[in-house]
Amino acid sequence: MGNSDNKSVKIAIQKDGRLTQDTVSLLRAAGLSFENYNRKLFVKCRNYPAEVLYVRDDDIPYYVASGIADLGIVGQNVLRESGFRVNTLLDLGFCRCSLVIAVPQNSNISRASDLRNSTIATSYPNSAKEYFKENKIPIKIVNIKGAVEIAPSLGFAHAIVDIVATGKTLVLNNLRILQKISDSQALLITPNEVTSKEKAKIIDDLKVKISEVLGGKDYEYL
Ligand code: PRT
Ligand code: ZN
Repeated sequence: MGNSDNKSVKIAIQKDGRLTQDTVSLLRAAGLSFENYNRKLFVKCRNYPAEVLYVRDDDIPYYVASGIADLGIVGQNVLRESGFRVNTLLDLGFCRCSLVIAVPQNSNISRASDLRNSTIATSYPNSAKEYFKENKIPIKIVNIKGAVEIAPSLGFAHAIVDIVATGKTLVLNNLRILQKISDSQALLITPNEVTSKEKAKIIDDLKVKISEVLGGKDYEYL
C-alpha cells in the first residue's frame, strides 16, 4: 500500500484543534501556499509538490507509519500513545505540554507507588499502562475519551493520567500533579522507509525549509 504518486508528497496535519494554527503557519512560513481547512479533507499546494491532508490528530501516526502520508505533524504524546514507529525529522517547539499523573488536592497520596491497586482514568491508556508497568505498580485503567479531570470527583477513579499545559484545568477541578510521565511537543514525522527517491528529495527539501523557519526570527508563533 502507500502513496502511488511519486512526484508529490502528502502531509497529514490536524484539521481543527490545538495543533492546527501553528502547523498551518509553519508550513506557510516555509513557503507552501494552500487553503485552510473547510470541509475539504485534501488540498493541493499551489506552488509546491505537496498535498495537505486534514485529519484527526489521533490518525496521523497511522497515516505516516503506513506510508499513506509522507509527512505528518503531530504531538509526541499522541505518537507515543499510538505505538506506531516512525522517523522523527524535527522537534517543532509548539504545542508543548506534559502527560502527568494527578490526584485530588486533599488526598494523602504522595508518590506513584501509593496508587497500588487503585483505578486510574485516562485517555492515554497505553502510555499510562506502560508507566505503571515499568514502575511495577499494579493499577486498573478506565479509558475515557474526554473530561478526564472529572473522574476523581465523580468517585470512579482515584487518580488520572492526562495532558497538562498551564495547570489551570487541574486547579479548577481540585487536582494536583503527583508525577510527570513525559513531556510533549509537536513533531515533524515521516515513514521509517520512504519508498521513492523523488519523495525523499522533497521531504529533505521541506525539512530544510522548516528548519530555516524554526531557526529564523520571522516565525512569530513559537
Ligand atoms: O479532534 P482531534 O482528535 O484532532 O483533536 P483533540 O481534541 O484530540 O486534540 P487537541 O486539539 O485538544 O490537542 C492536540 C494536541 O495539542 C495534543 O495531543 C497535545 O499534544 C497538545 N496540547 C497542548 C494539548 C494541550 N496543550 C492541552 N492543554 N492537548 C490537550 N490539552 C488539554 C488537556 O487534555 C486538559 O484537558 O487542555 C487541558 C489542560 O490544559 P491546562 O492549560 O489547563 O493545563
Ligand atoms: Zn485527537
